[in-house]
Amino acid sequence: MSIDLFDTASLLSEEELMVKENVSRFVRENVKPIIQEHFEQHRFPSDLIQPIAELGLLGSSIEGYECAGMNATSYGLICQELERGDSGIRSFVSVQSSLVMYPIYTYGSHEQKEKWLPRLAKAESIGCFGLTESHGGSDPSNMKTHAKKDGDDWIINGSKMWITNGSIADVALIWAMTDEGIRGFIVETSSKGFVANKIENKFSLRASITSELFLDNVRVSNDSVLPNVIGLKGPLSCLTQARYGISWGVIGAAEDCLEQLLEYTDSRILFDRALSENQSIQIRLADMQRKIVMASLLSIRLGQLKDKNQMNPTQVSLAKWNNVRMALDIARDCRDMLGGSGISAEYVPIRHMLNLESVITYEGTETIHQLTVGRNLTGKSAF
Ligand code: TGC
Ligand code: FAD
Repeated sequence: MSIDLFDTASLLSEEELMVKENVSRFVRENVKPIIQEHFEQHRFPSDLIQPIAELGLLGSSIEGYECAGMNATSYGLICQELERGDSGIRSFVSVQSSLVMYPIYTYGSHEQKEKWLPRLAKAESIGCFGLTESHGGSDPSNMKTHAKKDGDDWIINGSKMWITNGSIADVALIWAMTDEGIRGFIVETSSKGFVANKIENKFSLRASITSELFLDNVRVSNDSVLPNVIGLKGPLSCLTQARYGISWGVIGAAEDCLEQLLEYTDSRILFDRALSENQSIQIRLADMQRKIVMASLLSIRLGQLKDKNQMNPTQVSLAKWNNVRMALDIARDCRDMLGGSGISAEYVPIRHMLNLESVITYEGTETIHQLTVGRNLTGKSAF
């Protein structure tokens, strides 16, 4: 029985369905068979980077610069299928596309776009996004990393915490305070004074690289600063893109959990009947379908608004909050219904559940999104 009770697939164009099917096949053939081992070994599957680039999944929404120029719904579907495999793979693509290529495309100079976008699309260069600092990621306006003008150059000092792709990045988009306000810098990670240390021993997103960045008198030329944005709006607008993708992505993780649970509860015999014959189990499974259907409809609507240039950040906050909460609750409940097997890496829910503990925290915690929606509703900021 399909989870897609409202036939949301029929709302997609032929091109969107083709994107979904292609990425779904890629995940089935290349991610599913290896991901459990990589998660257990705390290893990012870097062999997947090139095939992901060849499928056109990096900067997929960008027109030109050797990018695929797909619409917003297609980007959402890409995230959904990748996260069905693992949130870490979706994270890799989110960061490269929404947090590195998007700001260069939107705020970069002609030369910056020509230099960086084609190579980022082909994964000849890997990027990371440095906004969060150790003293409080929810409040990036209080950043300590700063850049000072020195002749035609800038000197950057500071540190960034919890940076996805940090230790494999060739280029870091660093947000730093200047005399004019917050500005974005394209920093080559081979620059003198730049150090990235991998964060070990995570219990979540183990198949993704997370790092701490240190910038000690890093000198960059004036060509490295994004010329067309000053202020917090720059990084926050990138987060809007990535949060949009996450709202779609987590539906894939939730569906993956429910699909495995449907098989399990059908074959598990307890008290002389299949587990799925119990009312309380059916109610829990039905509740999962209800939540997934609602999240899917929300994301499809959000995609339509984004494609019409009508999406606003409050809508994205509500969708990220709703859909990540939905996926995390489903993963936790699926883990419970698997009994002891639920703690085994042989089954997907515990891996998705552990990953989703990061997803609910990064790109704005659940509280931050609730307060954003509350602020919009009441007109009063509670931050
Ligand atoms: P405020 O000072 O009011 O606004 C500053 C300016 O920004 C504009 N703006 C936005 N623009 C686009 N998109 C958004 N989401 C925007 N939010 C605000 C705003 O209009 C204003 O523009 P202007 O022209 O008037 O100057 O700032 P605020 O009060 O709205 O922000 C407060 C708060 C708490 C919402 C914000 O600081 C916030 O979102 N904090 C959470 C930080 C966060 O999410 N960090 C994520 C780091 S990156 C990450 O986690 C990557 S994980 C990647 C992965 O592996 O997938
Ligand atoms: P804090 O901001 O210290 O929050 C702690 C708690 O306080 C949270 O529960 C929060 O909801 C709550 N809180 C905060 N403010 C309020 C308030 N006003 N009222 C009530 N409660 C409040 N960042 C990047 O820049 N780039 C990346 O690539 C990146 N990748 C990441 C990858 C992983 C695996 C993780 C875990 C994080 C990543 N982050 C990245 C950082 C992430 O965005 C931050 O962790 C997140 O924004 C929260 O910041 P924090 O961890 O400092 O928590």
